[in-house]
Amino acid sequence: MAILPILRYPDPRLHKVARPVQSVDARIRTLVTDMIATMYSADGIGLAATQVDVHERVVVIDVSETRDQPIVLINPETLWLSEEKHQGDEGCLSVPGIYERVERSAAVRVQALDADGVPRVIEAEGLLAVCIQHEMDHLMGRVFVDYLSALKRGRIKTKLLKQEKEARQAPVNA
Ligand code: GNR
Ligand code: NI
Repeated sequence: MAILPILRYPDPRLHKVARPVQSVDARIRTLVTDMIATMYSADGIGLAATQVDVHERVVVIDVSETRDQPIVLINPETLWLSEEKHQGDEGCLSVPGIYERVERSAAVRVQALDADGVPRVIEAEGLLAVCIQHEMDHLMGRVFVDYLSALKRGRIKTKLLKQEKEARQAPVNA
């Protein structure tokens, strides 16, 4: 099991479009195991392969309180998005320390392969629905800050670049 490094905005690789997984083989199962470990290690409720610089359609999610109910979505496709929208604060492991209001469909239905390559249909509302939409955006190269005004996004970019620069000068774990 490996903890994978997470790309940080404004890294241009976050905007790459992921390609479908050809077969759920040993390589993909290892990726899934590592992504789940990375998500738990970073205290996130979801992680898309894009965030660990793998540009294939793989997502892991766990919105449970107990952090022991991982959901794996391979080649997820949206079947339905509710007309009803909800607004909620979102964060992202690739945009650390930033929380902003985003509008999403209140409910979703998606089709995906599970970790064994078995097709499943997942219906979700609430936080799970938000997380599924957030992760599927990553696979399309979209980060939640892309929904904000250019002004806000620019401020976030500047703040994160400054943090990165300071971290390079005074590494936390060196
Ligand atoms: O950990 C995460 N929390 C979160 C909170 C509100 C809306 C979306 C998310 S997803 C995020 C993990 C992450 O960056 N996934 O891509
Ligand atoms: Ni994210």
